[in-house]
Amino acid sequence: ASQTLAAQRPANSNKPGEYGEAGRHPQTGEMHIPDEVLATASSATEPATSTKLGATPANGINRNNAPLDRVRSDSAEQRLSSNQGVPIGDNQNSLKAGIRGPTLLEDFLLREKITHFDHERIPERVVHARGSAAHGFFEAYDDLSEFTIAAPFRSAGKITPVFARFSTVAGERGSADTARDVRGFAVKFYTDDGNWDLVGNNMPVFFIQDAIKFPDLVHALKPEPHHAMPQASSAHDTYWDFVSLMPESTHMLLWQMSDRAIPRSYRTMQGFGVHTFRLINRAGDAMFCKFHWNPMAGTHSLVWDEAAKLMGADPDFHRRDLWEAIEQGAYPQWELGLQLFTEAQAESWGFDVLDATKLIPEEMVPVRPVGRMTLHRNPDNFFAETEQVAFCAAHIIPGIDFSNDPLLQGRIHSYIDTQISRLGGPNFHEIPINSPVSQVHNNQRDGMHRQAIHRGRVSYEPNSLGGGCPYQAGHQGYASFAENVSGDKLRSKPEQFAEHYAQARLFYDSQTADEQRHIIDAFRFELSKVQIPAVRTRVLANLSNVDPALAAAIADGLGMAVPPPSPVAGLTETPVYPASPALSLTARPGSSGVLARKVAILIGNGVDSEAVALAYGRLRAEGANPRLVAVRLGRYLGAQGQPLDAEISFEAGPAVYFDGVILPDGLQPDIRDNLGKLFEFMQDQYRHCKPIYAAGSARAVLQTLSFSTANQLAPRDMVLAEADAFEEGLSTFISLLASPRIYIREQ
Ligand code: HDE
Repeated sequence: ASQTLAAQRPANSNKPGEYGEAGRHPQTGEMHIPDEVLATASSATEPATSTKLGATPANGINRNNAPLDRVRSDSAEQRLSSNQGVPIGDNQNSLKAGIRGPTLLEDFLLREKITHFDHERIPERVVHARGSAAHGFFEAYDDLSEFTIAAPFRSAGKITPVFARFSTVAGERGSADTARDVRGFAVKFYTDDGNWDLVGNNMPVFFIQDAIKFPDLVHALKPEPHHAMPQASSAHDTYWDFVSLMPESTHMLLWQMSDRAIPRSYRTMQGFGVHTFRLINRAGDAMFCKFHWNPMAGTHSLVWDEAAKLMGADPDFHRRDLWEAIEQGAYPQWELGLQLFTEAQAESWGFDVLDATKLIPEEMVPVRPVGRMTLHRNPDNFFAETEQVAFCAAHIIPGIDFSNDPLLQGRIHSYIDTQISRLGGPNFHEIPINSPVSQVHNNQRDGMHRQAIHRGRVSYEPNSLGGGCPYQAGHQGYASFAENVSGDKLRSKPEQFAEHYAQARLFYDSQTADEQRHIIDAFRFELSKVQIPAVRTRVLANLSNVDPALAAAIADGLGMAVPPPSPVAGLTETPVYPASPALSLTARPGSSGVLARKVAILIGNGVDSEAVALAYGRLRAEGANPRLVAVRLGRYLGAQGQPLDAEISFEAGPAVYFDGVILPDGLQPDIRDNLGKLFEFMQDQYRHCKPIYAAGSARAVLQTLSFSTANQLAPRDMVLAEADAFEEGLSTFISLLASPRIYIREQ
């Protein structure tokens, strides 16, 4: 029986056929993947269709596999060689003068190998260094040509390949995934009209209003320069010193202290383009637009104690989750939505849509779903793809334009500039993961690491010697929105930019009581790490302008009195917003249930092995990942005599690995000798508010561990069932697994 269970194990850490064809293709799972995408995946071995090699792949198919195929390198059945292709016979010994003599300078094989190794590292990203990525495709729901000529929205069902990278902001490349932080949400669309990078975050607002403050923000946030601490954390003096002096950051601070900053998974977080952009149609008419990504798996977050423990137990928690979900065919999906509005509409709102510290409540401008992104293929090589991918806010395509948001304007410059030092020169667009699937022809030449071999004598325009080519695309080319711009040259900002608290209040008011409590706890934690009292005082003075009760609750945790509110700008008008329920994480239940959620089924000698098999099978069928967990690895005998092999032990699979736990009937006898570990496991499951299901005699185990089984907190605090009603209890357990955590236990 246990072998059958193991065979159902979904996550495959080794791709099928490491070097074989199977490893190149997405697994289909049970999710809908358009035929075009599969057709291209299976044609990946045909002669490369890279634009570099001349042929243009047909429009509208997933072409990101085939162009990369020209650079894929598999070593199966190949001999070892130097970088010059010279066969290497001995990779164990350097060339020496005499058997015990010195190594010779002429050992070109040794020197090539060591020299290459010495230069293996490139600078990490100055922010968002820690990240994980995957390939996929975007499928448009409708023809949006009424609003934009942008290629991905040209027709209903249109497929555009994408590569998406998720990241933390503050931590270094090797830092832990579950730090409290904003998450990057960057998507590169390989469109028919060139690459479009939607480089967003998992929060819809930002800390600052003007790009000129970004280096200050990042310097304050990163480890302090004298001792390089703390790693991947904003809980230190310089950060809070800076933000307390920048009251415009208050709205974003509330998001950063909310559960949004500790997502359960990349698959369960929203994404936002943050800035206002423009969409432009064929006639040149423009609408303002905000971009939203909504996860089909719903929004779920960790709790802080769990996030902190995961930093030690599995620093790769989010990376592993994304990888395993894709390997098992539980493809992560997000729906892209647009908030479309006119400049005239925006003028009446009392805040400025060019101010990135403000959002547009969904209740004011509804989010229109326009398509869906599916990530269905893990990268072949982390460095070549995830590390070398270069996202640039400046990468836009015909039909999309910037707004004058002064934060966005600075980003247009920054990203290309940073790639030049990170990737070593101006030709980073030729790195395979960055090269567009549409044709590249221009007169830019040379530079470090140039790959293309430009033929002919013409590298200027206009020319007659090259027949005038490459020729200007005219009306098919990129056209900026013809905005009428005038005014004095000045360093200043519009009056509405000076209002910092109304939307912070809107966000706080729109949270559930549990979410509000988490925000208070997070502020308390972070400010407890701050050593300079005056910094704490300034933060509290700013928060008093948001909500005096919020400031008081935080002050209480710090043993401080609430200071008077900090001064606010005397404005002609301060907007008042109705509550926006859409800002609460609980507003977004997922449609894909328990996909890739992890469940521990505790086993020991004498457990009801039929119930174990039933739970395992049912969870698998729902797309979840069950694991048989025990005090130690090895074989156990179930009540019905079947062998059960533990897949992971408490040491290797602590409670924080799992989204829920099942204690089958008959569990008790085998774990008595190790109550401490079991208690720790169950205590964390409990305090992290995860569903617990105990059947039959296992209910007594909970009592032994001093958990009340009286369900006095809430009717669904724990799922308890008679042994013969196991299946019914299982259904309740699975529905709890898909729901928000049972936060009531925290009280
Ligand atoms: Fe970035 N940001 N940023 N940023 N950002 C970078 O580019 C920058 C901002 C975001 O997965 C850098 O390639 C400035 C907002 C993401 O590779 C750099 C300003 C938003 C990523 C840079 C901002 C973002 C970056 C560092 C203020 C959400 C990771 C390495 C004007 C809308 C992309 C790199 C990836 C990365 C600059 C503010 C999102 C230095 C100057 C607002 C998701 O160019």
